[in-house]
Amino acid sequence: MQKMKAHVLNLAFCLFFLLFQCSEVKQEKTEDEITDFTGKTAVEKHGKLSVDGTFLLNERGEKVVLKGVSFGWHNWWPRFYNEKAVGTFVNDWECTVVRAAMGIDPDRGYIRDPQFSTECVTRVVDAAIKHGVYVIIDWHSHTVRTPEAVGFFREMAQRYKDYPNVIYEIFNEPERNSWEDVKAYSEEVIKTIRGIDRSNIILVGSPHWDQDVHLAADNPVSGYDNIMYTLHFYAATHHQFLRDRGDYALSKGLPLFVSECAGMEATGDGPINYDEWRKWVDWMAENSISWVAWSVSDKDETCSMMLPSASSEGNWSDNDLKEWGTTVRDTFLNLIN
Ligand code: IDC
Repeated sequence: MQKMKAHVLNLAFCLFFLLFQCSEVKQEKTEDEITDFTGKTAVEKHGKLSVDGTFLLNERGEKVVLKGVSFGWHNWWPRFYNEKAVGTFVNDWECTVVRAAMGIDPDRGYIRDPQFSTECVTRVVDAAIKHGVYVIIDWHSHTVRTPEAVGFFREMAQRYKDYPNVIYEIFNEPERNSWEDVKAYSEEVIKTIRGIDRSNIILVGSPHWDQDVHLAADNPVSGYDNIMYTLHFYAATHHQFLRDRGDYALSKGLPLFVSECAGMEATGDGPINYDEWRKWVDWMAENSISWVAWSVSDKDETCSMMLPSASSEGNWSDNDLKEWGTTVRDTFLNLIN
């Protein structure tokens, strides 16, 4: 009888243990939700961003540096604009920001197909929100198109004003416009966004493909908080002179955000200049500047990170990535110096 009692007790204990184990397993986070070693997503960790002086701050007032990738022009590479691709950049590449580059002028761009374009961008934004990272909504244009930009950013601000994830990049790269033109355009678009979204970060471009940051530094947009200025570089073309310009802009108190950069020539092609790329990465680290690498695409050009055979939906191995893709990923993962 005593033996029987002990047996029943043992069984009960085992059952209890098993049940307890199961509930423990249930509470574990799925792999999808884990984006850093403390188990918190970037946005859970940093919350609402703001700008103070030349620095990007998190909601506790600490400096924050975001790193990530830019999707290629949505009109040519819509195949990568999906949730699984975003999830892979967050979980496997440790990106804390992604950039949706919405083409404006080409076929299937915003001017000719606003619905398709908006759908591509919002798929990436919604995925970034789901995965807890920041996301740049990039008006990927080289010309001024004020009424269309105002309409688009009004819609985006209305949709996303309550999400700390969102960063508005209102002009990818002015090409032939003066700073006065770019400034006037920026003020129009900023006024529209700020009428709806009081505080998410807004990125402003400068003439000559975001290289004339010295002009913006001498005469910045005034009257608004949380504005930063984009500086774009391609390391095999842009060397010390552009870092000097960046230093000048910073010395005048202009906050910079490198929303597009890469290691090859500005054509997006030619060999990667590792020496200059490393100098840029060090310069950005010294100045706590956030950066985004160009681009998630599969063209036969050096800046495309993917091979044409790579799946559209992430989960990529080394066999799916081109030289630039592995370089960028390994830089994020601190595997190369
Ligand atoms: C390039 C793409 C290329 C495409 C071209 C069209 O890599 O496939 O045919 O745009 O204009 C930028 C631009 C970015 C460019 C990139 C490389 O913001 O759109 O992408 N670049 O030329 N500024 C400097 C370089």
